[in-house]
Amino acid sequence: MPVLTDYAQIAAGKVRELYRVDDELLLLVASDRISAYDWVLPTEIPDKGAVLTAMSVFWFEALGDIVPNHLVSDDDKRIPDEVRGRALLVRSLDMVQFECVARGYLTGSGLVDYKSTGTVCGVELPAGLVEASKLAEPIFTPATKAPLGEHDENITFEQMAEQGAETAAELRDLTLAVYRRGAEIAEKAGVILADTKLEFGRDAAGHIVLGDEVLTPDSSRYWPAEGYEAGRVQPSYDKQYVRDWLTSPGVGLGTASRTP
Ligand code: Q0Z
Repeated sequence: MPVLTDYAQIAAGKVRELYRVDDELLLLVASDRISAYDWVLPTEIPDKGAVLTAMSVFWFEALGDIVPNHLVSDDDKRIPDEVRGRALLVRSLDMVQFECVARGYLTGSGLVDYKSTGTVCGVELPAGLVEASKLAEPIFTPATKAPLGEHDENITFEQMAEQGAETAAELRDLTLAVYRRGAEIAEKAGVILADTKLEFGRDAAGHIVLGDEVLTPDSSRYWPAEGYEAGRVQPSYDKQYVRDWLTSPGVGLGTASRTP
């Protein structure tokens, strides 16, 4: 259900919307909605969209010497008042059909794959790693983009390279460079960047451009550095409290709505 009347909506996620501004530009809107366990909760979080939007702007700036990005403006006449502060005017890209993930720590789907095969996306890892183990070097673990509502599927670099070896290598190198920069900046703030998922596209000139949201807690796992210990699940920085509350006794489904 589009919220803006100024522009045509071209995509909607659980907590974000995308609108077409003109042939070259899109409007990426972050709502104040929150999702957990793939459900959108009935209560909005004031300014959540603005905070996430500000994080992406911060990171686009901090990564600008590594890779160009799609950000045109966060403060432009073409951004309607009702979404100003939580919307970005961005360059429309031809999106790469892979999720580009870098992992510096083993958790989530990476840990699942490692436990059954000793590898993650074809990358062999040493024996004996456990939940939240730090990897000797960050690894590139691409995934195919699943249809909305489904989960991405991990693939090997070789599978990705079947669609273009040069592009795959460029995306891998950029993804790892972004992860290293992000982890270094996060570390100075007392935060571990466990992993991150990037989305790239090509601009009209064919150059690779970093798109979507970047290094937000919705696209990345951040853990407090204090108390970090391999071998147990770390508290994920963004919505651990919400997940804990949802799984606590006496909390039913209420009026939460599952999407789609
Ligand atoms: C991003 C998404 C959704 C928000 C397409 N610069 C771009 N050019 C072309 N396409 C995109 C971008 Cl960012 C693009 N998404 C993901 C979906 C709400 C973002 F429903 N999809």
